[in-house]
Amino acid sequence: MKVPEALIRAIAQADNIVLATHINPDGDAMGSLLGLSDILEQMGKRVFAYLEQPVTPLYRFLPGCSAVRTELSDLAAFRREAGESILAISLDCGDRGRLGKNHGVLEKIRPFAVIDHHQGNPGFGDINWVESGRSSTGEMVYDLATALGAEVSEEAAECLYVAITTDTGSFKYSSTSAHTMDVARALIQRGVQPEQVSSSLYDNYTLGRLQLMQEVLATLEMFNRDRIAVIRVTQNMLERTYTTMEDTEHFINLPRSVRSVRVAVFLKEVNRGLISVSMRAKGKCDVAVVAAGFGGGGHRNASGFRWHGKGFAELQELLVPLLEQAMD
Ligand SMILES: [Mn+2]
Repeated sequence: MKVPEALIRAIAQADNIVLATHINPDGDAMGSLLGLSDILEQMGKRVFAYLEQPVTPLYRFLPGCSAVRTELSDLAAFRREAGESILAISLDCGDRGRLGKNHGVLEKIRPFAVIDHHQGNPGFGDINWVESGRSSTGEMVYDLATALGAEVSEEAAECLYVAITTDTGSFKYSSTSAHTMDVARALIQRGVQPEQVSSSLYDNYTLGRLQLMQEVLATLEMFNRDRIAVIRVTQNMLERTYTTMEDTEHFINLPRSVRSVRVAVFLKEVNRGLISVSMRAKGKCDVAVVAAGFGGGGHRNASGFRWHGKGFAELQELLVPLLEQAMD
């Protein structure tokens, strides 16, 4: 668990640093981006924190998120002013494609460094620090700050704490190590209030989302001795509750959490003629095979497909027997 010397040297030598992360950024991506941004600025660096899309409402409580830049023309100007003294760092990104449609523009900045914890990261930078055993990129950014002898402000500490707590499922996943806890401890000592962070992350939904959840759960149907659970959401439900499809994230975990359930299915009406299907399985059941039969894909325990057809009932009649087969 040692920060590469080459990375420390590259940061010391660059006055201007471009930071980037993966598309559809999660808590680790956002927290690492904003946390490292603050740390480098405290060191006197000029920082360009790039995202392809503006920060989603869920993460707008993060300190420093208003400094995120999305314009490529601004990036070009930043590069011109920087001249030779520049470095790019990719955070929490398992491969170059995940940097988004402008990854080519970002990768033209040299040297290009990669800090990540995804298994299978090929190390697509000039300098690569990839440790798949790490809980989060946020944990690595904290170690980088320590290696740099840099100050971690209260704001940066909050960002890194968000990164770690979201990527470990609130310190529940197997990647949570003693070192993860040491870093969390250090961040709390710098002023992070865990209760407040947790509240911003998990007690911060709209009333509409709860009402939508109520409507979606009311559609629950069980099959095959309670081993298959199906829920659905319609465009009408979204309209009634003033919500969007984004609000249905994590809903599938509710039927999946039932002890008897082996496969949870979430049917989403994208529009009148299109249903998006998500499937989450437990144990040996391989739902990727079922998804492939409908032209979809994914992993054995998490996959999906899109269905151009008349309605939920017709789709369910086709799907449930195939899932029963996949379970046996
Ligand atoms: Mn991560």
